[in-house]
Amino acid sequence: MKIERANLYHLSMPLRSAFETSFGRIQERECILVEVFCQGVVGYGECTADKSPGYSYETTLTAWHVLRDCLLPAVAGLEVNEPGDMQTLISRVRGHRLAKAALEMALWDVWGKQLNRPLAALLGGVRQQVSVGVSVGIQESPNALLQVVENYLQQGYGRIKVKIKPGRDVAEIKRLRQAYPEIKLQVDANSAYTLDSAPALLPLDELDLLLIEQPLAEDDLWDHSRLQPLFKTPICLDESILEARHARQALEMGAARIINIKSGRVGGLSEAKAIHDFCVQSGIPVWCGGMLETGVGRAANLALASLPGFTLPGDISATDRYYSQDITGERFVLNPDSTIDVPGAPGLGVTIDQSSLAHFTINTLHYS
Ligand code: NPQ
Ligand code: MG
Repeated sequence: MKIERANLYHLSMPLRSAFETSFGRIQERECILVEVFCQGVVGYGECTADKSPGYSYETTLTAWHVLRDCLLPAVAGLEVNEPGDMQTLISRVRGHRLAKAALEMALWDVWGKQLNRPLAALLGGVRQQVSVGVSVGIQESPNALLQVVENYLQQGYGRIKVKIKPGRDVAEIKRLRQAYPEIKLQVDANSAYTLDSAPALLPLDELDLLLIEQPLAEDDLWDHSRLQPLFKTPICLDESILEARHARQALEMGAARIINIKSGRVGGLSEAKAIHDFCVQSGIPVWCGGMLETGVGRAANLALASLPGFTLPGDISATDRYYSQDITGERFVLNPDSTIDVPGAPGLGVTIDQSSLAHFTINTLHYS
């Protein structure tokens, strides 16, 4: 594979409803679509950096800069065998994993199209449908939360994840559990607590949650290792795990019992697979996170989640959970058993709807 030229599209897409987490609230999702041209084959990758550095220090504009000025110049015109091999060409770029992952994803799309095989097969996927859940943002009020959850349950979601932050945690989750004693339920704090404030979450331990996601700071495996023994409920790390080495160290320390895998956060699908493989070997469950992706990133998530170690439902909802209009011709729908079908066409298995792409594009860069 050789990238001859590339285009970057900076997109702004309206969400069907605002999404609020402990780090902020958004109404429009920004992202970058990477389009690469390799000897007659076109591939796409999605960069999940957002307008503001809330979830990650990266933003759409830092990723734009790093793709344009560092990553594309490092790979353009050079031969790469497998998509993951691209990482050696860009190894001198520190961090900026969301930007790197987008470029790697585009190469996986090209590779699959060249070999006429879907991404899931290339990665070692073992199922055609994957179990999914829905991530519910912080709502206006506790009653609003109950209503929103009721609505998603009626749509068929079999697992609910609720965003929490100090002051909007135990009481609301307790009410939710009382209303729905049987549902699969988990929470995500996006680092909103400290070792001093997190013991306020101890009552969650009686609510039969699947996991408590990322309570403490992203750079603090150590304090997570001090927190986990206080809880029966597994702690799951998201922001803290940027590569397989972090997963190993977290498990060795007892900082978590479950790992969330996102290809963006870890710098690409090849590292995501490496973390998966390590966790399978260690007997640790993993699940696929979500970043409010377009159809492009959603297709990649579905392929990744088809690997055997993804035993918990992913944050991979149907397209219409987030978007009325998407940039792919394909829309992903929820099956009655709370699964979504893994794309079966070559590469990512999606096509770009050119008029939607043009509609949402706020800037374009042609790289050659
Ligand atoms: C999480 N995702 O698991 C993330 C957080 C998240 C589906 O809960 C713009 C950019 C919006 C990054 C919303 C879900 C985002 C974002 C949520 C990340 O922690
Ligand atoms: Mg999370």
